[in-house]
Amino acid sequence: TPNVHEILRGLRCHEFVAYVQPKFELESNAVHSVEVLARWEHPQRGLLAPAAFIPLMAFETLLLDELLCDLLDQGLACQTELHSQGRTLGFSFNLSMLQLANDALIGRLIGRLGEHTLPLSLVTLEVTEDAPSVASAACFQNVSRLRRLGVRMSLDDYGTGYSSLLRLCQLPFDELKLASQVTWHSIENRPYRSVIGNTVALAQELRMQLVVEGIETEGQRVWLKQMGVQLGQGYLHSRPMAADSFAEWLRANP
Ligand code: G
Ligand code: G
Ligand code: NA
Ligand code: MN
Repeated sequence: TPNVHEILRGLRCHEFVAYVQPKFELESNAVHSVEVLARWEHPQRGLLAPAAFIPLMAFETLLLDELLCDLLDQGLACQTELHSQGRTLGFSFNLSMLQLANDALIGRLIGRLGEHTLPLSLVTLEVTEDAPSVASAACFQNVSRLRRLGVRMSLDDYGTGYSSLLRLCQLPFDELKLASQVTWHSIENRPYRSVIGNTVALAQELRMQLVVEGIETEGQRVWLKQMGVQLGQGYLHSRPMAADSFAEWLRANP
């Protein structure tokens, strides 16, 4: 596996590229918005997914911060380009709860977002919890700063890891992304069914937009739609693809 030196070189050489995966309307299959996902176009090892480098970067959060700023620039450029072609879509970006607590990083993001020409309500930050952490005062203040600018906040991988009900009470989120592990068993299995039903109700009551991840089959799509879920993401609709090729894909798959 790659080491920190290689990652630094990769960042300097702009080998980390934005891939995108649409969020879609379960009813019509129409593209609703787009999530930006990191990929490493490694000169020797080929295309690497986040599992091959995010855990290593997490040891050195500066690396994760550089990645985020790089992907934000690439994603916002893609969003602007699509807008100029008459297709205006929301874009979301991933960061960890630890990054959200970093005032300097959030300041950097806000600086970059300040130069964006589209409304910031078209930008969502998906927060993942990859370690046990408290929702510090810093997190709360940074969420407030971002939301005042119109940026939407999303709680990612909800229902797995450290992504808890308590977090929902502590921080205001605009979107809830239900983890794919729940989706993969939802039809056959009674507890999963209850979890989905109650999550739909919870999101409605807290006025959050629910997105269900990991939809792989037509059966799951139809069943989730019947359960009241409106938005989803997954291989059934589309796999992550290079941001470069997205505009062309979109013309064929509106
Ligand atoms: O793309 P995918 O298939 O394998 O992503 C795996 C995980 O990596 C996802 O849960 C996603 O949240 C995370 N991830 C993808 N891109 C980024 C990123 O730019 N920053 C962070 N912190 N996590 C990311
Ligand atoms: O941010 P997050 O952890 O949720 O990133 C989503 C991850 O899940 C990405 O790595 C993406 O490649 C992957 N993914 C997206 N849709 C599907 C799917 O339908 N099935 C599976 N197995 N993985 C998916
Ligand atoms: Na995510
Ligand atoms: Mn997710």
